[in-house]
Amino acid sequence: MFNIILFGPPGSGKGTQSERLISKYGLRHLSTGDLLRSEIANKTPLGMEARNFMDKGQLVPDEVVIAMISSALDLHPEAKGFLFDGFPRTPAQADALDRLLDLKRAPISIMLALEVSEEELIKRLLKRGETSGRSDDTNEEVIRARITEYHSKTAAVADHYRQFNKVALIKGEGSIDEIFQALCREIEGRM
Ligand code: B4P
Repeated sequence: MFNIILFGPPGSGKGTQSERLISKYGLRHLSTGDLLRSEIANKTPLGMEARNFMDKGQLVPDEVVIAMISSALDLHPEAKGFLFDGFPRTPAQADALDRLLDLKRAPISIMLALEVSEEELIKRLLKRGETSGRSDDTNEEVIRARITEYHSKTAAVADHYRQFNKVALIKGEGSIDEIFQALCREIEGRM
């Protein structure tokens, strides 16, 4: 199994690049943002709880997201690898993911960390908000809150994987194609 974490602040291109990577390498895409938005669209109790946090730009509680990923992993025993997009976002989520993957004897192969300046992140997310209908993309204060959550709770997740020499930093500014090529080079160097 080849398991990838695509990491970076909100708006860094995780969702955008995930689409291309899963199709090139035949991986199963697990995006906690997409899973949560689907719970919201289906008006499930989990979705209603998550919405309160997402609308304020806050992270959804760890236990909710970990349970969601655990069931998603069980749904795809045939997968030749997973691409984790937007997960793990806290050290507790990273510990839980390592334990879940230990059971499958299929650890994380690489963490690809996209680096993008704060101004560019805000510009991209406000632009997406014009068309996406995502309530967390239309208000600059909420976008800034998401970036603050990233610095205070998520950035430390990279340290966790750095101790195992699994982190590759990728410049996340430039054309989508150039960034995709840089990601592929790192993946192929570790395959
Ligand atoms: P996510 O759905 O994960 O969304 P995101 O981080 O905001 O965006 P992403 O990084 O995928 O977007 P992309 O850059 O591709 O999270 C939403 C919320 O869900 C979180 O705030 C949180 O509340 C909750 N949540 C999710 N996972 C969680 C977890 N594990 N724990 C707790 N809570 C969780 O795209 C941004 C825009 O940039 C797009 O419009 C794209 O077209 C554009 N773009 C991409 N690449 C570009 C480039 N190279 N140049 C110019 N524009 C580009």
